[in-house]
Amino acid sequence: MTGAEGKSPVAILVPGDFNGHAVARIGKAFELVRIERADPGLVTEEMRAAVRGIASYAGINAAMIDALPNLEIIASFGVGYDSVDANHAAKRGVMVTNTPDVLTEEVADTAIGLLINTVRELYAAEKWLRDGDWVKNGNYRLSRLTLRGRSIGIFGMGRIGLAVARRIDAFGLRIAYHNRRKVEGLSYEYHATLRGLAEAVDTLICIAPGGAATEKAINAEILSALGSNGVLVNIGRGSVVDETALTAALESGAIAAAGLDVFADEPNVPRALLDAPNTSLLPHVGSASEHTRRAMADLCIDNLVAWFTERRPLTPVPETVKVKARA
Ligand code: NAP
Ligand code: 8YV
Repeated sequence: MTGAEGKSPVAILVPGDFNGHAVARIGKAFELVRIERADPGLVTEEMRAAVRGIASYAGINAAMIDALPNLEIIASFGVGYDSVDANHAAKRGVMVTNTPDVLTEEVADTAIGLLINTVRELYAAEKWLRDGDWVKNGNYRLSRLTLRGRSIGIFGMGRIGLAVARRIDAFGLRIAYHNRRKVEGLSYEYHATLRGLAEAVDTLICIAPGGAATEKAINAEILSALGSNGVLVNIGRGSVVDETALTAALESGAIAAAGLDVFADEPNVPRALLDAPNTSLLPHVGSASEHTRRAMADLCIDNLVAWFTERRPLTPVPETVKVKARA
Protein backbone atom coordinates (compact mmCIF):
# COMPACT_ATOMS: atom_id res chain seq x y z
CA MET A 1 0.00 0.00 0.00
CA THR A 2 3.02 2.30 0.13
CA GLY A 3 3.54 4.63 -2.85
CA ALA A 4 6.80 5.29 -4.71
CA GLU A 5 7.92 8.08 -2.34
CA GLY A 6 7.46 5.83 0.71
CA LYS A 7 4.11 7.27 1.67
CA SER A 8 0.68 5.70 1.39
CA PRO A 9 -1.62 6.98 -1.37
CA VAL A 10 -4.54 6.67 1.07
CA ALA A 11 -6.38 10.02 1.41
CA ILE A 12 -7.14 11.19 4.96
CA LEU A 13 -9.59 14.05 5.38
CA VAL A 14 -8.98 16.55 8.18
CA PRO A 15 -11.97 18.85 8.73
CA GLY A 16 -11.34 22.27 10.33
CA ASP A 17 -8.73 23.06 12.92
CA PHE A 18 -6.56 20.12 14.02
CA ASN A 19 -3.53 19.30 16.15
CA GLY A 20 -0.30 20.40 14.41
CA HIS A 21 1.70 17.27 15.25
CA ALA A 22 -1.16 15.06 13.98
CA VAL A 23 -1.41 17.05 10.72
CA ALA A 24 2.36 16.74 10.18
CA ARG A 25 2.24 12.97 10.72
CA ILE A 26 -0.71 12.55 8.35
CA GLY A 27 1.15 14.65 5.75
CA LYS A 28 4.16 12.34 5.98
CA ALA A 29 2.31 9.02 5.99
CA PHE A 30 -0.79 9.68 3.84
CA GLU A 31 -2.33 12.04 1.30
CA LEU A 32 -3.59 14.88 3.49
CA VAL A 33 -6.89 16.45 2.38
CA ARG A 34 -8.09 19.56 4.25
CA ILE A 35 -11.64 20.88 4.36
CA GLU A 36 -12.96 23.93 6.22
CA ARG A 37 -15.37 21.96 8.40
CA ALA A 38 -17.12 18.59 8.53
CA ASP A 39 -19.90 19.64 6.17
CA PRO A 40 -21.13 17.23 3.48
CA GLY A 41 -21.85 20.28 1.30
CA LEU A 42 -18.09 20.93 1.07
CA VAL A 43 -17.21 17.38 -0.06
CA THR A 44 -16.08 17.45 -3.71
CA GLU A 45 -16.45 14.56 -6.20
CA GLU A 46 -12.70 14.02 -5.91
CA MET A 47 -12.97 13.68 -2.12
CA ARG A 48 -15.96 11.32 -2.45
CA ALA A 49 -13.85 9.01 -4.55
CA ALA A 50 -10.56 9.28 -2.69
CA VAL A 51 -11.15 9.70 1.05
CA ARG A 52 -10.76 6.49 3.08
CA GLY A 53 -10.10 7.98 6.50
CA ILE A 54 -11.00 11.00 8.64
CA ALA A 55 -8.92 12.42 11.47
CA SER A 56 -10.87 14.93 13.49
CA TYR A 57 -11.30 16.69 16.83
CA ALA A 58 -14.97 15.77 16.70
CA GLY A 59 -18.29 16.35 15.04
CA ILE A 60 -18.73 13.67 12.37
CA ASN A 61 -22.43 13.06 11.82
CA ALA A 62 -24.34 10.52 9.74
CA ALA A 63 -24.62 12.85 6.73
CA MET A 64 -20.85 13.37 6.66
CA ILE A 65 -20.27 9.61 6.86
CA ASP A 66 -22.75 9.06 4.00
CA ALA A 67 -21.04 11.73 1.88
CA LEU A 68 -17.88 9.60 1.75
CA PRO A 69 -18.72 6.18 0.24
CA ASN A 70 -15.14 4.88 0.52
CA LEU A 71 -14.70 5.92 4.14
CA GLU A 72 -13.26 3.12 6.30
CA ILE A 73 -12.17 4.77 9.53
CA ILE A 74 -12.80 7.86 11.65
CA ALA A 75 -9.87 8.50 14.00
CA SER A 76 -11.36 10.79 16.61
CA PHE A 77 -8.99 12.94 18.67
CA GLY A 78 -10.05 12.66 22.32
CA VAL A 79 -11.50 9.92 24.50
CA GLY A 80 -15.06 11.29 24.40
CA TYR A 81 -16.62 10.66 20.99
CA ASP A 82 -20.21 11.77 21.64
CA SER A 83 -20.09 14.08 18.61
CA VAL A 84 -19.24 11.21 16.25
CA ASP A 85 -22.24 9.13 15.14
CA ALA A 86 -20.57 5.82 16.03
CA ASN A 87 -23.80 3.81 15.68
CA HIS A 88 -24.27 5.04 12.13
CA ALA A 89 -20.59 4.39 11.41
CA ALA A 90 -21.02 0.79 12.63
CA LYS A 91 -24.05 0.33 10.33
CA ARG A 92 -21.99 1.59 7.41
CA GLY A 93 -19.04 -0.67 8.32
CA VAL A 94 -16.87 2.30 9.27
CA MET A 95 -14.41 1.92 12.18
CA VAL A 96 -14.29 4.65 14.85
CA THR A 97 -11.28 5.01 17.14
CA ASN A 98 -10.64 7.35 20.09
CA THR A 99 -7.67 8.19 22.36
CA PRO A 100 -8.23 6.62 25.81
CA ASP A 101 -5.70 6.25 28.66
CA VAL A 102 -3.00 8.63 27.38
CA LEU A 103 -4.92 11.61 28.81
CA THR A 104 -6.30 10.02 31.98
CA GLU A 105 -3.79 11.37 34.51
CA GLU A 106 -3.71 14.87 32.96
CA VAL A 107 -7.49 15.22 33.07
CA ALA A 108 -7.59 13.91 36.65
CA ASP A 109 -4.94 16.52 37.62
CA THR A 110 -7.08 19.24 36.04
CA ALA A 111 -10.19 18.00 37.85
CA ILE A 112 -8.43 18.31 41.20
CA GLY A 113 -7.13 21.79 40.31
CA LEU A 114 -10.63 22.86 39.35
CA LEU A 115 -12.12 21.40 42.54
CA ILE A 116 -9.70 23.27 44.81
CA ASN A 117 -9.98 26.44 42.75
CA THR A 118 -13.75 26.34 43.10
CA VAL A 119 -13.92 25.55 46.81
CA ARG A 120 -11.11 27.89 47.94
CA GLU A 121 -11.90 30.72 45.42
CA LEU A 122 -8.28 30.77 44.22
CA TYR A 123 -9.35 32.48 40.96
CA ALA A 124 -10.80 35.41 42.94
CA ALA A 125 -7.90 35.51 45.42
CA GLU A 126 -5.40 35.76 42.57
CA LYS A 127 -7.45 38.52 40.94
CA TRP A 128 -7.40 40.34 44.31
CA LEU A 129 -3.60 40.28 44.30
CA ARG A 130 -3.21 41.19 40.59
CA ASP A 131 -5.69 44.08 40.85
CA GLY A 132 -3.65 45.59 43.69
CA ASP A 133 -6.34 44.99 46.31
CA TRP A 134 -3.92 43.23 48.67
CA VAL A 135 -1.88 46.44 48.92
CA LYS A 136 -4.88 48.79 48.90
CA ASN A 137 -7.45 46.81 50.89
CA GLY A 138 -5.56 44.17 52.88
CA ASN A 139 -6.02 40.42 53.02
CA TYR A 140 -8.38 38.55 50.73
CA ARG A 141 -11.50 37.42 52.61
CA LEU A 142 -11.61 33.93 54.15
CA SER A 143 -13.12 31.41 51.74
CA ARG A 144 -16.64 30.46 52.73
CA LEU A 145 -16.07 26.87 51.62
CA THR A 146 -13.42 24.28 52.41
CA LEU A 147 -12.45 20.86 51.12
CA ARG A 148 -12.12 19.66 54.71
CA GLY A 149 -14.87 17.26 55.70
CA ARG A 150 -16.38 17.04 52.23
CA SER A 151 -17.81 13.84 50.82
CA ILE A 152 -17.11 13.41 47.14
CA GLY A 153 -19.43 11.77 44.60
CA ILE A 154 -17.95 10.74 41.28
CA PHE A 155 -20.42 10.50 38.40
CA GLY A 156 -18.57 8.30 35.86
CA MET A 157 -16.16 5.99 37.69
CA GLY A 158 -14.26 4.99 34.54
CA ARG A 159 -10.60 5.48 33.67
CA ILE A 160 -10.53 9.17 34.59
CA GLY A 161 -13.00 8.82 37.47
CA LEU A 162 -10.71 6.24 39.08
CA ALA A 163 -7.67 8.49 38.64
CA VAL A 164 -9.62 11.33 40.29
CA ALA A 165 -10.65 9.00 43.15
CA ARG A 166 -7.03 7.97 43.75
CA ARG A 167 -6.10 11.64 44.18
CA ILE A 168 -9.09 12.37 46.44
CA ASP A 169 -8.13 9.36 48.58
CA ALA A 170 -4.88 11.13 49.38
CA PHE A 171 -6.91 14.11 50.71
CA GLY A 172 -8.60 11.82 53.24
CA LEU A 173 -12.13 12.48 51.97
CA ARG A 174 -15.01 10.03 51.66
CA ILE A 175 -15.75 8.84 48.10
CA ALA A 176 -18.90 7.41 46.54
CA TYR A 177 -19.83 6.95 42.87
CA HIS A 178 -22.53 6.30 40.31
CA ASN A 179 -22.18 4.33 37.07
CA ARG A 180 -24.81 2.21 35.36
CA ARG A 181 -22.91 -0.81 36.69
CA LYS A 182 -21.02 -1.31 39.96
CA VAL A 183 -17.29 -1.63 39.35
CA GLU A 184 -16.28 -5.10 40.55
CA GLY A 185 -13.66 -5.08 43.29
CA LEU A 186 -13.95 -1.33 43.97
CA SER A 187 -14.61 -0.59 47.62
CA TYR A 188 -16.04 2.94 47.26
CA GLU A 189 -19.74 3.25 48.10
CA TYR A 190 -21.82 2.57 44.96
CA HIS A 191 -25.14 4.25 44.15
CA ALA A 192 -27.36 2.73 41.49
CA THR A 193 -28.89 6.15 40.75
CA LEU A 194 -27.43 9.62 40.32
CA ARG A 195 -30.13 10.94 42.66
CA GLY A 196 -28.98 8.49 45.36
CA LEU A 197 -25.38 9.62 44.92
CA ALA A 198 -26.32 13.32 45.08
CA GLU A 199 -28.25 12.74 48.31
CA ALA A 200 -25.26 10.94 49.87
CA VAL A 201 -22.57 13.55 49.11
CA ASP A 202 -22.05 17.32 49.09
CA THR A 203 -19.58 17.49 46.20
CA LEU A 204 -20.31 16.01 42.78
CA ILE A 205 -17.52 15.53 40.23
CA CYS A 206 -18.87 14.68 36.79
CA ILE A 207 -16.55 12.80 34.47
CA ALA A 208 -19.28 10.97 32.58
CA PRO A 209 -19.50 10.91 28.76
CA GLY A 210 -21.91 13.06 26.75
CA GLY A 211 -24.70 11.67 24.58
CA ALA A 212 -28.41 10.90 24.84
CA ALA A 213 -28.11 8.72 27.96
CA THR A 214 -26.57 11.51 30.08
CA GLU A 215 -28.21 14.58 28.47
CA LYS A 216 -29.03 17.11 31.25
CA ALA A 217 -28.73 14.31 33.84
CA ILE A 218 -27.52 16.89 36.37
CA ASN A 219 -30.75 18.85 36.69
CA ALA A 220 -32.53 20.91 39.36
CA GLU A 221 -33.46 17.79 41.36
CA ILE A 222 -29.85 16.52 41.49
CA LEU A 223 -28.49 19.95 42.38
CA SER A 224 -31.01 20.44 45.16
CA ALA A 225 -30.12 16.97 46.54
CA LEU A 226 -26.49 18.15 46.87
CA GLY A 227 -27.73 20.87 49.22
CA SER A 228 -26.75 24.43 50.07
CA ASN A 229 -23.14 23.45 50.88
CA GLY A 230 -23.05 21.61 47.55
CA VAL A 231 -20.33 21.95 44.95
CA LEU A 232 -20.51 20.72 41.35
CA VAL A 233 -17.39 20.12 39.27
CA ASN A 234 -17.98 19.18 35.63
CA ILE A 235 -15.04 18.00 33.56
CA GLY A 236 -17.01 15.39 31.57
CA ARG A 237 -19.27 17.01 28.96
CA GLY A 238 -21.31 20.21 29.09
CA SER A 239 -24.39 18.41 27.77
CA VAL A 240 -24.61 16.40 31.02
CA VAL A 241 -25.60 19.53 32.99
CA ASP A 242 -28.83 21.49 32.63
CA GLU A 243 -27.13 24.91 32.59
CA THR A 244 -30.37 26.82 33.19
CA ALA A 245 -31.03 24.76 36.33
CA LEU A 246 -27.40 25.19 37.41
CA THR A 247 -27.56 28.98 37.02
CA ALA A 248 -30.75 29.09 39.08
CA ALA A 249 -29.26 26.84 41.79
CA LEU A 250 -26.12 29.02 42.05
CA GLU A 251 -28.21 32.18 42.24
CA SER A 252 -30.72 30.91 44.80
CA GLY A 253 -28.10 29.26 47.01
CA ALA A 254 -29.54 25.79 46.35
CA ILE A 255 -25.85 24.87 45.85
CA ALA A 256 -22.78 26.83 46.93
CA ALA A 257 -20.44 26.81 43.92
CA ALA A 258 -19.57 25.21 40.59
CA GLY A 259 -16.34 24.56 38.71
CA LEU A 260 -16.80 23.91 35.00
CA ASP A 261 -14.31 22.90 32.29
CA VAL A 262 -17.00 21.97 29.76
CA PHE A 263 -20.15 23.67 28.50
CA ALA A 264 -23.24 22.78 26.49
CA ASP A 265 -22.45 25.11 23.55
CA GLU A 266 -18.67 25.57 23.49
CA PRO A 267 -17.06 28.05 23.17
CA ASN A 268 -20.15 30.02 24.17
CA VAL A 269 -20.60 30.23 27.94
CA PRO A 270 -23.91 31.59 29.28
CA ARG A 271 -23.59 35.16 30.59
CA ALA A 272 -25.19 34.12 33.89
CA LEU A 273 -22.38 31.61 34.57
CA LEU A 274 -19.72 34.19 33.65
CA ASP A 275 -21.29 36.76 35.98
CA ALA A 276 -21.90 34.40 38.91
CA PRO A 277 -19.54 35.08 41.86
CA ASN A 278 -19.46 31.39 42.81
CA THR A 279 -18.20 29.79 39.58
CA SER A 280 -14.70 28.84 38.47
CA LEU A 281 -14.66 28.46 34.69
CA LEU A 282 -12.06 26.91 32.36
CA PRO A 283 -12.11 26.77 28.53
CA HIS A 284 -12.12 22.95 28.15
CA VAL A 285 -8.47 22.47 29.09
CA GLY A 286 -8.74 19.09 30.86
CA SER A 287 -6.14 17.42 28.62
CA ALA A 288 -4.60 20.58 27.20
CA SER A 289 -0.87 20.31 27.87
CA GLU A 290 1.62 19.99 25.00
CA HIS A 291 2.78 16.67 26.50
CA THR A 292 -0.66 15.06 26.63
CA ARG A 293 -2.00 16.50 23.37
CA ARG A 294 1.06 15.08 21.58
CA ALA A 295 0.39 11.64 23.08
CA MET A 296 -3.26 11.92 21.99
CA ALA A 297 -2.17 12.99 18.48
CA ASP A 298 0.20 10.02 18.25
CA LEU A 299 -2.50 7.55 19.30
CA CYS A 300 -5.00 9.12 16.88
CA ILE A 301 -2.57 8.75 13.95
CA ASP A 302 -1.21 5.36 15.10
CA ASN A 303 -4.79 4.09 14.74
CA LEU A 304 -4.83 5.22 11.08
CA VAL A 305 -1.42 3.67 10.42
CA ALA A 306 -2.42 0.35 12.06
CA TRP A 307 -5.67 0.30 10.10
CA PHE A 308 -4.08 0.90 6.70
CA THR A 309 -1.02 -1.32 7.27
CA GLU A 310 -2.19 -4.16 9.54
CA ARG A 311 -5.96 -3.73 8.87
CA ARG A 312 -6.76 -3.46 12.59
CA PRO A 313 -7.49 -0.56 14.94
CA LEU A 314 -5.58 0.04 18.19
CA THR A 315 -8.33 1.65 20.25
CA PRO A 316 -11.75 1.06 18.65
CA VAL A 317 -14.85 2.46 20.37
CA PRO A 318 -17.28 -0.23 21.63
CA GLU A 319 -19.92 0.51 18.96
CA THR A 320 -17.55 -0.39 16.09
CA VAL A 321 -15.45 -3.07 17.73
CA LYS A 322 -16.88 -5.71 15.36
CA VAL A 323 -16.28 -3.69 12.17
CA LYS A 324 -13.85 -5.54 9.91
CA ALA A 325 -11.45 -3.98 7.44
CA ARG A 326 -12.61 -4.29 3.82
CA ALA A 327 -10.68 -6.74 1.66
P1 NAP B 1 -14.62 5.69 30.54
O1 NAP B 1 -13.46 4.95 31.08
O2 NAP B 1 -15.44 5.08 29.45
O3 NAP B 1 -15.57 6.07 31.77
C1 NAP B 1 -16.86 6.54 31.63
C2 NAP B 1 -17.64 6.10 32.86
O4 NAP B 1 -18.92 6.68 32.82
C3 NAP B 1 -17.81 4.59 32.94
O5 NAP B 1 -17.42 4.16 34.19
C4 NAP B 1 -19.30 4.35 32.69
O6 NAP B 1 -19.75 3.26 33.49
C5 NAP B 1 -19.90 5.69 33.15
N1 NAP B 1 -21.12 5.98 32.37
C6 NAP B 1 -21.26 5.99 31.04
N2 NAP B 1 -22.52 6.28 30.70
C7 NAP B 1 -23.20 6.43 31.85
C8 NAP B 1 -24.55 6.70 32.16
N3 NAP B 1 -25.47 6.88 31.21
N4 NAP B 1 -24.90 6.80 33.45
C9 NAP B 1 -24.00 6.59 34.43
N5 NAP B 1 -22.69 6.33 34.20
C10 NAP B 1 -22.30 6.24 32.93
O7 NAP B 1 -14.16 7.10 29.97
P2 NAP B 1 -12.99 8.05 30.50
O8 NAP B 1 -11.75 7.79 29.74
O9 NAP B 1 -12.95 8.02 31.97
O10 NAP B 1 -13.59 9.47 30.00
C11 NAP B 1 -14.83 9.90 30.49
C12 NAP B 1 -15.32 11.16 29.79
O11 NAP B 1 -14.56 12.27 30.20
C13 NAP B 1 -15.20 11.20 28.27
O12 NAP B 1 -16.25 10.49 27.64
C14 NAP B 1 -15.24 12.68 27.98
O13 NAP B 1 -16.58 13.11 27.78
C15 NAP B 1 -14.71 13.31 29.27
N6 NAP B 1 -13.39 13.95 29.06
C16 NAP B 1 -13.29 15.30 29.21
C17 NAP B 1 -12.04 15.90 29.05
C18 NAP B 1 -11.86 17.38 29.22
O14 NAP B 1 -10.93 17.92 28.64
N7 NAP B 1 -12.69 18.05 29.99
C19 NAP B 1 -10.93 15.14 28.71
C20 NAP B 1 -11.08 13.77 28.56
C21 NAP B 1 -12.33 13.19 28.75
P3 NAP B 1 -21.01 2.38 33.04
O15 NAP B 1 -20.75 1.98 31.62
O16 NAP B 1 -21.03 1.24 34.02
O17 NAP B 1 -22.20 3.25 33.19
C1 8YV C 1 -10.12 17.22 24.22
C2 8YV C 1 -11.77 15.75 25.54
O1 8YV C 1 -10.16 18.55 24.58
O2 8YV C 1 -10.75 13.66 25.24
C3 8YV C 1 -11.80 14.27 25.38
O3 8YV C 1 -12.91 13.72 25.43
O4 8YV C 1 -12.75 16.35 25.80
C4 8YV C 1 -10.49 16.49 25.46
O5 8YV C 1 -9.39 15.72 25.82
C5 8YV C 1 -10.88 17.09 22.98
O6 8YV C 1 -11.20 15.81 22.63
C6 8YV C 1 -10.08 17.70 21.84
O7 8YV C 1 -10.96 18.21 20.96
